[in-house]
Amino acid sequence: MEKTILVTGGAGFIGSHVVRRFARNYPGYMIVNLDKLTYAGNLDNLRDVENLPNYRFEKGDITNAAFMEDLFDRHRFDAVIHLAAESHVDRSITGPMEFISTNIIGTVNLLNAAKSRWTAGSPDSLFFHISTDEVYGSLGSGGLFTEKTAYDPRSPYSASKASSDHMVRAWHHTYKLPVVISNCSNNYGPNQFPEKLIPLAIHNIQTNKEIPVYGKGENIRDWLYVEDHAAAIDLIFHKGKTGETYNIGGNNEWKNIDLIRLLCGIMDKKLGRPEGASEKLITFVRDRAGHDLRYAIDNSKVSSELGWKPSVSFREGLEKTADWYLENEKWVSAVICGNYLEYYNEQYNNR
Ligand code: NAD
Ligand code: TDX
Repeated sequence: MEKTILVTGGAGFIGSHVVRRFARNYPGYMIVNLDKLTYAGNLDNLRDVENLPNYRFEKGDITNAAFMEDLFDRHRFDAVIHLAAESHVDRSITGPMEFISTNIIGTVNLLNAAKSRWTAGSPDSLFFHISTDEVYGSLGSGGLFTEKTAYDPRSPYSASKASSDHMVRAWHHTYKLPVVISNCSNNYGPNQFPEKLIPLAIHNIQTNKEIPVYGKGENIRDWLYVEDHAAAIDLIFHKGKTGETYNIGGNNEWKNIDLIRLLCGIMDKKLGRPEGASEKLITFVRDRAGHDLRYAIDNSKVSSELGWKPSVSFREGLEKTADWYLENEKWVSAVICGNYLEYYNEQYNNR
């Protein structure tokens, strides 16, 4: 094998697309997927690659330092692509400690394991930390987040991710660990856990349930199809400069309410409903605490230096995503049982 790569969080939404892309496109790489399989981790996301000879799964928790040290000894990783995290802002508001533990302590455990094994002379080693645009805070009606924008995280989730980014940079500057960081905007696509806006809305439209829109639906997000994010990760992994940060975004800003209306129109057609039927499900509910108004990424660095650009238009991506959820009802019903129903009721009842 040319390289052994640890992908953390590979059973989650973005991680599963990254594992699939690397395992299929690089048969000379051994891909080891380490995942705790929390509510958000699902090995069904990887059925099509689980029998490839260059793929292995390891169940484990990045907050367990001894386990991570042992894993590094057993596999002798050349590189890490770190995606494991608690990722849902609403859950971070009701229960921040899990975010502090996984996103901060877990990341530091990985940095320590990598540091003690990769000497300055390991030419191919790389710690690639996958982060979010939310570390930059909230924009007003103008401006874009660049790699130089000062950090201003405002939710327990974004503060925990910002903290992990600072740790990664500290290990680079202090211990010369070879690192790269990417900060990406909102992803959507197949396999996203239905607590997030787009899959939640698709499911509620399909099952004729209210679509909860926070506040007045005026908040703006910059949406990127998940396979375009995986393509950017591939490019940065192979061509990015050590020590650098790359912002990734879709140049695709949407107000939540406009996005939901577009999705309702797409779903009406797919479900054979009269035009405007699904829009009647839109329900404005109490706003998220501290709700960031707008995120938007300036992706000129990754596009001019590495030649990346998004390849899937929003309409095409939403169509593909809706089709996937409609064709994978079993996947959805398996993940929205039990604990998720409890979460949903607590989150949305009486809101
Ligand atoms: P996700 O919640 O779908 O998946 C997270 C995965 O991490 C799951 O498989 C889960 O089981 C695993 N995990 C959680 N805690 C763990 C632990 N202690 N030990 C080992 N594994 C653990 O998240 P996602 O949306 O795929 O996000 C992946 C990464 O990308 C995260 O770091 C997130 O901050 C970042 N990101 C996400 C988005 C987005 O829009 N979803 C955008 C930018 C950046
Ligand atoms: O029911 C809802 N109603 C609603 O109006 C939900 C779940 C969300 N929203 C709003 C809140 C946001 O303005 O929709 C927008 C998108 O919400 P989420 O899907 O929860 O994403 P967001 O909070 O923007 O964070 C996402 O993008 C950045 C991911 O969850 C993060 O992991 C990533 O880092």
